[in-house]
Amino acid sequence: MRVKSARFVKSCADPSAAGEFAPQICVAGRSNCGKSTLLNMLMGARLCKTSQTPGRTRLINIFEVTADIPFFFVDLPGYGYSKAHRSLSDEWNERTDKYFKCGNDIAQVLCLMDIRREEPSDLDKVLINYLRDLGLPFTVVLTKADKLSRAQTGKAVIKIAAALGLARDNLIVTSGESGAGKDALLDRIRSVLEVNQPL
Ligand SMILES: Nc1nc2c(ncn2[C@@H]2O[C@H](COP(=O)(O)OP(=O)(O)O)[C@@H](O)[C@H]2O)c(=O)[nH]1
Ligand SMILES: [Mg+2]
Repeated sequence: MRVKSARFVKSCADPSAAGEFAPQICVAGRSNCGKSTLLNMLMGARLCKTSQTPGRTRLINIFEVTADIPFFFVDLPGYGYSKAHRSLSDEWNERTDKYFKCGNDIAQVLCLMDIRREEPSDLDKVLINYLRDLGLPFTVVLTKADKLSRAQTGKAVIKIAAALGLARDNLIVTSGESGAGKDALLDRIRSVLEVNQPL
């Protein structure tokens, strides 16, 4: 799929205020795992602020994407930065939990993980199990692949897939720096949007 244009729509503190935007492809992951960088790569524009300082985004940011099938990207707050975020049931998570449960039309959750962390964090695992429990469709997107060699990448993918109990084709390897994985991920988004469309 080719993205024709994209624009920032709004930031919201209240997740139910996102309901009018549909369908949504949302992006979740630890602070600093590369969410903003990946979204900028996919949208072909620097619409998201990237940051050296983890834990900046506390709001839900919504972007409208014009493509073969139009949709909205939803950038969720990152988890795992503050010590207060030890579990997915604390204060950080209230907003995200509400986002997932308040009836948004979520076509896919992209769960981003830094490919260099060969063992997904407990919070990553909690998120995956949480999405499984809710029956929400997700894809694991490994970020920052430019930091690893080809051989290291292959090994990391096998390890992370095994740790999460996923088949290899549920993981997409990307780099916001080099653009690797962009087409594969946009194709995945296209196919989930096709399934999501009313007949
Ligand atoms: N080498 C490399 N660095 C990246 C990549 N994606 C993000 N980064 C860096 O990681 C840091 C956090 O990125 P950001 O997109 O703001 O992460 P977010 O907190 O998940 O939104 C920044 O310093 C980025 O430049 C990538 O694909 N390759
Ligand atoms: Mg960000």
